[in-house]
Amino acid sequence: MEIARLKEKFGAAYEKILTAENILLVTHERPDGDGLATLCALSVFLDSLEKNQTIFCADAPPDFFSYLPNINKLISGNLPMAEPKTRPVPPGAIHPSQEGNNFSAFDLIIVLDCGSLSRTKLAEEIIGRNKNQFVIEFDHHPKTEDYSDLEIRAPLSSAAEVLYYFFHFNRLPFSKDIADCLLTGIMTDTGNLLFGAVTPQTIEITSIMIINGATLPKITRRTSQNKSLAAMKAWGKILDNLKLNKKYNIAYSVLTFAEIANLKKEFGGENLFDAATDILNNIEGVKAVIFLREEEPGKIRGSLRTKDSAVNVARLATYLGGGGHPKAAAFRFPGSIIKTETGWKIV
Ligand SMILES: [Mn+2]
Repeated sequence: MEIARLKEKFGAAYEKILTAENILLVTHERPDGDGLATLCALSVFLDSLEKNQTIFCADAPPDFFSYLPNINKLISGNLPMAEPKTRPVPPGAIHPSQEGNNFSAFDLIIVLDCGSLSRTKLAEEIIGRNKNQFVIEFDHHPKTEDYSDLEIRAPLSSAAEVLYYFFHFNRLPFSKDIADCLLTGIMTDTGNLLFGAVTPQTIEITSIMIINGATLPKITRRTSQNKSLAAMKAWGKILDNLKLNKKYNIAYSVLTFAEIANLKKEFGGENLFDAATDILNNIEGVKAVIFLREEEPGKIRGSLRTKDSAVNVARLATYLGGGGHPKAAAFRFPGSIIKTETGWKIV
């Protein structure tokens, strides 16, 4: 896709931001580097315009993203309750506090890297918004819904790469903080530039971000050279359980609930499986890799990766009720994993 075709949309987004008075930025639940980095980049930009803003994500960010500028402003859990207004509420009017949160106070809502609206955890509010509330969407996932007033979508490496063009086409400068954010989004969503969605433009933008002051060694140290002992031990168990399905030429590994509970008991720690599926994706010659695990009893999560240009793992993930990108996707379903003599079964 020719990104220049979106030039007008990037201009329209800038216009909307300039005229908005109270802006909500939101990214997806269980936030990753790309979601958080685009949130923070726009937040820093809104600060430079002295805009009122709230930045929201349903789940708290992992601690290692604490270096991102403005991440300390992020609200997770629920949007705050509206402050009781001091001026009298006209008869018949709905008092803002009756609506549960401040959502109706925002005249501009910007949704970043969400893939689907439900991942904002504000779907009801966004769908039922008032006429004066405008929604802009920046995303790089395939389109699944039509909910925004201004949809800026391009199949690029990351939402950060999409947002780069917002600054580029509007001729806005990249401060060191914004460059750090955008480079974080690109690096984390591309496995440090290794994934198939990386193009010459992605590399060019990476270099422009470094020229503008982004510190690549800090970003890789904080986001990828950051594994706990527990996570390394989890990799050990995942590699130990690794098998090859010869019929489909797919490598897979499975962890039962008991195995995960043992790992947690022995080594503690959270985020045991960060980048675990990417490790499996280093196997030579297979069509795809699958990592299945039962982290909570009765809930199975699966992650899929491929480096085969002819394989689209998002299609399998979507079939199983999940979603994602052609080269990296995930799904969940109810069930328990039981170890058998020859492998595993799901009940
Ligand atoms: Mn992303």
